[in-house]
Amino acid sequence: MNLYKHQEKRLLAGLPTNDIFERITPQVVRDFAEHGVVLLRQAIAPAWIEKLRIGIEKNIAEPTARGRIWDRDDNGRVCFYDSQVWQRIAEYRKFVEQSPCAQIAARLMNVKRVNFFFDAVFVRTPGAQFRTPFHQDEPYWSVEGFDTCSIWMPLVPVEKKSALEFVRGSHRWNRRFRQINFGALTEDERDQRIDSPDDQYELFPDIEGDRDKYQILSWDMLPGDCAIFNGRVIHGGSGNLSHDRDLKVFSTRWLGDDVRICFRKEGMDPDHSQIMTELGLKPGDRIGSALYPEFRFELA
Ligand SMILES: O=C(O)CCC(=O)C(=O)O
Repeated sequence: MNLYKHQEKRLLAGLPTNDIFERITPQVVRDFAEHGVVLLRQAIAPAWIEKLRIGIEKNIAEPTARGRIWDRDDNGRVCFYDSQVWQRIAEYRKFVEQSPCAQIAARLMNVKRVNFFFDAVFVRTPGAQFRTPFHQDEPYWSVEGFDTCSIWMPLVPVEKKSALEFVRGSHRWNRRFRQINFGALTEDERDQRIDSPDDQYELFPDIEGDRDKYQILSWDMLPGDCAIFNGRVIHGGSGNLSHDRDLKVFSTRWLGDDVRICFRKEGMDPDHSQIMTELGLKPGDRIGSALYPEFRFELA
């Protein structure tokens, strides 16, 4: 059994363990590998959620240069997005460095070390209808590899109809799709994605128009619940809010052993190519440096 050594030692000594790690059983690890997504209920303690709520208010008041409004409707309802803010907001940094997320990611991917990639926030005001289109994450990233995961964590209760949705098993389809150009939706230069003529991409499947054909997973979620998904799994949604419900989500991205730096001709968002180059990282390298801290865990 792949129990982490220190957890195992504590169990054998009859000492309390962190319940969340006990709940990541070998079956959960297999589910994650097979479905590309798992839901871990109450994985994150309320004190962390409180901290992140404070952080997110600071973030909205003072977005980074990467911050942007993804959508604003005629009633003034907005969807705000920002990323890679953890080095500026103390609450985010503490969460990245000290919360159980790094170890959750390592356990689920069944690897000994993970690197933190970046944080992302998605904030919708009450009643916002804007749904994130179905897409995969990895094709937008400045890295490539199978062992990746994102921990999508609402800081407020979210109904199933408004939560992020996942196409079960799609991370293993092994197909290269032409991803949606978010720039066409947001009209933001930084979201533009350029098709390169020499690539043989398939058209992205019409998940929304043919929902019955796919196994689409989503859940009612409470603060502390985490939907954890592979960067290749097709996902989208997370809008369609009831008029009295807002949605604040804090998400962290984690990279495992097989991930290497990769700059993409189609464009990247967030685009880390410049900062990676400044840090001396180049395509093909394993990720590293203080911007992408590494966390190591012992496997039994
Ligand atoms: O919450 C959302 O609207 C989008 C989330 C998403 O696509 C992601 O975390 O990769």
